[in-house]
Amino acid sequence: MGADASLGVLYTFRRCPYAIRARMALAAADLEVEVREVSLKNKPDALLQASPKGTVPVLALTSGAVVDESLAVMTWALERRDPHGWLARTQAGCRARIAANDGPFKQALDAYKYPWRNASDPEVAWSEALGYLRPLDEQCQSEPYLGGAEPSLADVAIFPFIRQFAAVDADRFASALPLLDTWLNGWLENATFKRIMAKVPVWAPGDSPRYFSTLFS
Ligand SMILES: N[C@@H](CCC(=O)N[C@@H](CS)C(=O)NCC(=O)O)C(=O)O
Repeated sequence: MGADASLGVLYTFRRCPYAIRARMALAAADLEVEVREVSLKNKPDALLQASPKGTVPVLALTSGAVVDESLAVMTWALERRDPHGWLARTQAGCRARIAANDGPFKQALDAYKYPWRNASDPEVAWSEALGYLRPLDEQCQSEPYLGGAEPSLADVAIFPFIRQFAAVDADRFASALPLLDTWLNGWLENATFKRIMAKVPVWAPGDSPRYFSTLFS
């Protein structure tokens, strides 16, 4: 990594599943950016100036363009370089799975993981989530990845969310969804994932730039 000059600034948060999927794509594409780890409780002005909606990830490009949706960051990166064919292999079915993940499953995930925040019943949320997860588990019976024999954008975009869901009660998840559990463990052992989960100090204005290739080498 690091053959290119920095293409912009990535505002990110280590554990955020949206930011994880964006870092996965940037790492796969081997693109250099400055990395600014933020605290969501104390968002820096520079982030809010680049994207007033105040979510991460945000990629503020040196061209002045701002990419402030995680799927758009993934697409932007993989359109430049897609060595594993993640984008190339992404069919309409993969897009539909990602939309279901980001919509109803994310809602069920939040209701299951943070019942006190959402005044929700975690058992109802578990059942709702299973309605989405069971077809993925069945998919893993016939083929090892969500879009077929090889990974696609669907796998990379979705696993960070399923990681959060499984972590609430790993044993319950593994016994209800054994094949999806194997799929998830494959991603948790993925070398790129391990790299992009390296801990990074929170950025403060005036810090010397920290680069993706150095932090996530
Ligand atoms: N649709 C956005 C969602 C990003 C998002 O909601 N990220 C969360 C962190 S996981 C966030 O920044 N939340 C704002 C906050 O907590 O204030 C994307 O795909 O990039």
